[in-house]
Amino acid sequence: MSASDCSLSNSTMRYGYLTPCSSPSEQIEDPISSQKSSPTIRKIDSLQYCNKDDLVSDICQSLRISGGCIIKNLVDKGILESLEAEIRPYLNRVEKADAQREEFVPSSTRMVTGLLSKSKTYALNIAGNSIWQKVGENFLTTTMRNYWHGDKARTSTSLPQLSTTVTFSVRPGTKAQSLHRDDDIYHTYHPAAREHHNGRDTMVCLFVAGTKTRKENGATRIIPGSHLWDYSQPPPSSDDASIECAELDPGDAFMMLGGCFHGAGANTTPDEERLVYAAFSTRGYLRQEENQYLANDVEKIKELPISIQRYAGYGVSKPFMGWVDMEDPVRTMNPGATDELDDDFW
Ligand SMILES: O=C(O)CCC(=O)C(=O)O
Ligand SMILES: [Fe+2]
Repeated sequence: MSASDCSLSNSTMRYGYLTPCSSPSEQIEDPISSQKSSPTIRKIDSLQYCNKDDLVSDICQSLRISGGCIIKNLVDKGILESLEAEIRPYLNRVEKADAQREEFVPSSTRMVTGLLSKSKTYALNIAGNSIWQKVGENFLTTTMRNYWHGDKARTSTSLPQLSTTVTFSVRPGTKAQSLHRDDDIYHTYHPAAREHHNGRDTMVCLFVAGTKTRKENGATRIIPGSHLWDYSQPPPSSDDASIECAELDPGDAFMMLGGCFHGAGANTTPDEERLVYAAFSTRGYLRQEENQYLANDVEKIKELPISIQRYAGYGVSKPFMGWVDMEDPVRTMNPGATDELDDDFW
């Protein structure tokens, strides 16, 4: 899917464009109708769509308008059970975090990272989730047209790559995280914009609920529309009426552009853990926040589909980024494979 696929005309974005499997539930809302008032975080039920491209288009449109979108029923319960079985042992071994990261993620939140090689279920169904992949391609694909090498005008497309993998276990008593933008790690800084345009994003974020997520146990707080604010403007105070909470049932997802102000809420419950499986993507030619080459066991990466190996940063971003001995690393990592290998670096 190309970066322009999200630039749909108003008529194709209308409700009539959707092909619901059954009659639309109240949870599906038309993002366009929100344009007149302040944007809000929409809920889109993936079970209402027969056609994945329609679902992706609606998620993208919602993200462009408000910066965030809740997707009901993205991940099956069986997958959640496998994630729990594979990741819980690592969570149980996490010590209290050091004070260094206290200011960003409170130390009562346990984190497990390096998930591509720790949990195959995470790699295939969270990072590799096909809807998430397509949403990422819409916002983070870069095509450079007509750049010159001698007398040849070339065109190259760089696909998105994984930036970070993390499971958060936000435990009772955890204080709220400060409101922040995730894309500041990429020095992204924009003036105020009336509307979103493709090309401005450097990060897209995915949070999948492993447990019921509600305001009381620390659901992500988000300020709809703040991806279009002047980046020099600070976030409002934490009791501001514009702040919304991404409340999710297990298997629901929250997707967000990295330019939206957000932060984990406080877990004020006596006994509820908020468990979140998160993945973050960036452009293929930028640096990965989590160093995937050192964070993972490369032998485990080789067991994944080649498309996920590439997405994890083990492939080449065109033109010419990331080769080893002038070869695409994915070729040397998969000596027997013939499919999906492409020796062209342009
Ligand atoms: O846990 C959450 O809801 C958000 C976490 C977050 O924003 C972050 O770590 O950057
Ligand atoms: Fe964040």
